[in-house]
Amino acid sequence: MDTSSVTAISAEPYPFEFFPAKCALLIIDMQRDFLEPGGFGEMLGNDVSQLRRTIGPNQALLAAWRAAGLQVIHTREGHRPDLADLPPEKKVRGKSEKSIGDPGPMGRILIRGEAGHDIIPELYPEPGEPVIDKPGKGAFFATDLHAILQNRGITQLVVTGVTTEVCVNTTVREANDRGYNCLVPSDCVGSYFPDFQEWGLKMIKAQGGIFGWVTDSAAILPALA
Ligand code: TIU
Repeated sequence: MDTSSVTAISAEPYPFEFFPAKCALLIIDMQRDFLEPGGFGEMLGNDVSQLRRTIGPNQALLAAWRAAGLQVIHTREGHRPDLADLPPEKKVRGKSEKSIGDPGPMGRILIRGEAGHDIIPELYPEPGEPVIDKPGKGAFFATDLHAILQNRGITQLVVTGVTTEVCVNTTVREANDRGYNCLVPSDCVGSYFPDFQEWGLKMIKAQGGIFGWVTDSAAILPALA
């Protein structure tokens, strides 16, 4: 494709001006512990099927994005094995029987290097695609994401992944404050809670697009052809 072209992608609250050469696909935390049956998310009583419906649409979008030669960045939420970057309050909040750093169904929970912390095989990063390891919910906090985007001339983000109201929303808000325009395809983001999926997206596009734009992957795919 001609990456210098500009396309209007149908979106809410109004069409999104897509500059392919300046737009990265940012896939948030599609990790085994959040998405796979038997993982940490399900162990906490969550319905992982609410997240798993995003895998197919993300695969299609990622394949088209790669075929168009555009930039892809992945994130993972997790901590150092020595827990030095884990706020003590994050460790104990929720009072669950098992928490971050404890042995879980797929290795130590949300610890870098463990199987459950890694990205699901369906969306596994290819060589050359940066993977941002983040200790918080937002992808900009305590990471080099902003520097990587600036060095690559990126001004726009298509943000996908999980969960809609937590790490996706936090990252979109952080990006907005740093001057990036964000487009969120609703079928490529998921929440364990249907209400939060709906309201998490409404909060992004309200007030004339206070944090960004919302669309679906079917509206983006033709712009990548
Ligand atoms: N990636 C992300 O959203 N982390 C979370 O902990 N999400 C929850 O919804 N718990």
